[in-house]
This record gives sequence, C-alpha cells and structure tokens, in this order.
Amino acid sequence: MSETDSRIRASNLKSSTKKPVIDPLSSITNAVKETFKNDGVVMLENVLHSEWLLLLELGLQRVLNNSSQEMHRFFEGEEGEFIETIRNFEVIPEIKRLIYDSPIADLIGELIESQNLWLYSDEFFIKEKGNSARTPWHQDTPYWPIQGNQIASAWISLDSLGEDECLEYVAGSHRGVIFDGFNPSKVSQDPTLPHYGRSFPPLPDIESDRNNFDIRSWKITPGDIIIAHPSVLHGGGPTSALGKRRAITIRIYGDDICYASRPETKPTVPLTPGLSLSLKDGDPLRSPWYPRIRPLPAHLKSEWL
Ligand SMILES: O=C(O)CCC(=O)C(=O)O
Repeated sequence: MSETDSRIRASNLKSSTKKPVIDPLSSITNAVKETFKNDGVVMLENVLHSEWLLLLELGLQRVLNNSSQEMHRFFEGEEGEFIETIRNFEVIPEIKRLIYDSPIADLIGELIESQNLWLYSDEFFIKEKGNSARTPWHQDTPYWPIQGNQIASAWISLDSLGEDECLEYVAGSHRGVIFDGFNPSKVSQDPTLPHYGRSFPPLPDIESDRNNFDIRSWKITPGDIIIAHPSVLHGGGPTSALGKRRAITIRIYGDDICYASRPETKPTVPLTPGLSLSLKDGDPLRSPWYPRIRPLPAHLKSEWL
C-alpha cells in the first residue's frame, strides 16, 4: 500500500467511527433555517457520508500531486504559509463528482430556498505543515461580481478541529456593512490593508477587538459541514505545530443572484475574463463560468441514463 493510500484509509477510519449519516436533508429544520437567516452561519453535524469524504480526500491528493492547479500562497515564504487553490471543479474529476453527486448542493438549496442552483466556485484552503497562520478576517462578497442573497458557502474540513482551529464567523454580520476586502498580497504586512482602497469602508480590526464581536466557531469532526452566507465576516483557524487543517469551501447560488460590477482597480475573485462584456449590472448571473448544478442538466443525465 502506498503512503497516500494508507493516509487516506487512516483518515477514513477516523470518520467512520461516527454514527452513520441517514438523511442529510432532515438536518435542515425550520429552526436551522431561522438561525441561518439571523446569524448567517450554521454548523450541520455529521451530514457527509465517509464515501464523500474519501472522494474529497482523493481530489485533494490529485491537487497536491503535481496537478495543473495553480497554488496561491498566503504568507509566502513565512512560517505561517498556507495554500489556496481555486476552481478545482474544472480540473479535478473527484471535486466535480462531489459537487454534482453529494448532498452538499441540496443542503445549500434548502437553506437558501432555491430549487435552481449554480456553482459560483470551490476553493481548497490547505494548512498542512504546522503553525499555519490565521486566515485574515474578511467577507467574500466584496471580491465577487454579484448582488443578491440566495448564496452560501459549505466549508468542509478533512481534519478534526478544536474551536480555536476552526474557521470563525461574526454572527449576523451578513446583515450589516459590506467592507473592503483585505489585500491578499499584503497580508503579512497588515491583514486589514484594503483590496480596492475606495468604494467600500475599510475592514474593522476584529482580532484586536474580539470581545466586541459575536464570534462563533465549533469543534468539528469530518462529516460536519459549516454553511455560511458569504457576507458574514469570517477568518481564523491557525494550526498548531503538529496540526493540519485541510478544508474546501463550495459556493453555490440560487435564483436571485445577479451580476454586479466591482471597482476596476482590482480584478474580482476568481478571475472571469469576458463576464463584464456579456452581463450588465442586475442581469441574472448566467454564464459558462457558473455551471448549473440543480436540476441536473439533461445532457449530463443522458451520459449514464
Ligand atoms: O479555510 C479558510 O481558512 C478560509 C475559508 C474562507 O475564507 C471561506 O470559506 O470563504
């Protein structure tokens, strides 16, 4: 057995010691929907079967195994360095299968109350080598060319995490101000330095003033999913010297999401060249950049039916 095989089996064994997942969608009760509306974030316990975790782990291995994926490095060259890869869906077959076939999209669809669903993007955050830095506090929406409310990100960790290693969220902040983003190339200098520098108010320094924010995080084990509105302020999750935190975020939206232009001073994330030539502010966000996930397109179904 190769080292990769045994690592995958070991991590699967850990997750299979949990009680079996029966019906993930039954976890979305009215109370959970209400919490999602108010706080902008919910933790769903034990909703992802270990088969989906295995698929995710295989996808991550393919990303790390000299795939064509571009590795973006935060805190590059420093002890806290960690890696992000984006749009894995387009190049990693396991991630494509996970997004089309697992209940992740259906869980988001229930929470955002949309039967039509499209993929905005997916993103790995890989903190593997110990002592990785905190992800700076931010909201996702200032970076994205969108407006509307029916959108959510499912954050899934392949590793068990304590509350201090989990991603943290400021409850209710999706209903408030949209701040400027942080500048990814200047995080080590100052994680509150602005991305655009105008049009949005600057990010507050949450880390220096934690007691004044309603910060939520959870102790999680593989199979748990955190679903958050992308306008919720979130960040955090450093790792200890021996810790690792390999997470993916899958971002899915529904009917009311439309195109919105962003200041021209900086590209939006991920890059979508040509989008601004085909859409104008307020147009429904429909483009080959954003594949339909539900209902499953007929041409995909016909591949196996
Ligand atoms: O996992 C992380 O550290 C960052 C995740 C994140 O920013 C997101 O899911 O939007």
